[in-house]
Amino acid sequence: MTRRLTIAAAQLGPIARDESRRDVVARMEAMMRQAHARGAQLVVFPELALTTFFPRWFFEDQADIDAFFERDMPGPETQPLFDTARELGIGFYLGYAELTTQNGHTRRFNTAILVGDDGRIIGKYRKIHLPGHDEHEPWRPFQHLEKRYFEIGDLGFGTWNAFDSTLGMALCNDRRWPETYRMLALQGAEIMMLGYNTPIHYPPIPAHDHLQGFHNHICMQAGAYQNGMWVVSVAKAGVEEGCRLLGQSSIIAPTGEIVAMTTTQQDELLIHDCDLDQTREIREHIFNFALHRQPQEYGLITASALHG
Ligand code: CDV
Repeated sequence: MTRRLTIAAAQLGPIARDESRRDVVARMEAMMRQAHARGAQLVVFPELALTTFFPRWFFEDQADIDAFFERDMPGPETQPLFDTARELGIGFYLGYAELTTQNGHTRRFNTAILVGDDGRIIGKYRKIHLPGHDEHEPWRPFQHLEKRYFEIGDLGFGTWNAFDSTLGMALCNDRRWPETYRMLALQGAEIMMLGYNTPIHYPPIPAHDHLQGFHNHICMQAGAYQNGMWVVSVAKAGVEEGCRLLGQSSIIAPTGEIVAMTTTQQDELLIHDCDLDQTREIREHIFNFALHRQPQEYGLITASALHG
């Protein structure tokens, strides 16, 4: 009998700046209930899913920035997601802005967690590839200040054994880097879950705007195939505070084929019954790492001083 996991990609439409977490969580809870009714065991939500994508603004006052962060997870406003998970027996992946104190220092990360079907947190990932810039650049129609508002994740790329599978987490820009998929695949990940917020307009190179959809899929389809794993990618989509975000949430098979993709720019569910053993068709053959990888020739990839 093959091992299978029925997984839901829960794309969110725009979230206005003044929309409360309570309202957003209610939208998400409704999607969890629909996903459960359609047989899903695990629901994947976008990056920074609880608020509008705040790095698009330059804020001078730290309190304005911190208003978008979660100090507790679960906190009073997010607790319903955990309660729903436990009630229904369904897991979820959630992206959010994490504010934590370590040895007396305040730290801020762009974070994703995996929550089990008992409502407990199983794993945490803090985004490693932070795009954008760290100073205010008024020439841009909107900012992308992830480098200012977040620290580089300090937990590495991890995998977790849950839902009778091996699961890995990543966030948005990570999907453009082949190292992300390989780090997860080397730890046995069968599914990579990834939430994203991708503006269609890329201010430094607007000539690439029409390629956003193509670049979204080319890297994930290649990453899935070259590493023999499922990729579940989930957008925050639509026009959010005047900024158009790419939709195209998708579920991609280990063969690199897109098996499901959203067609709207709103809250939309995709559900697919993933055959986990399909990963072996790739990993035991064309990309059999033990047999064919030549890591002794790849030293430059981890030599941090070299930038071509
Ligand atoms: N949230 C992101 O990481 N967005 C980037 C944009 C800025 C290029 C992305 O890779 O989609």
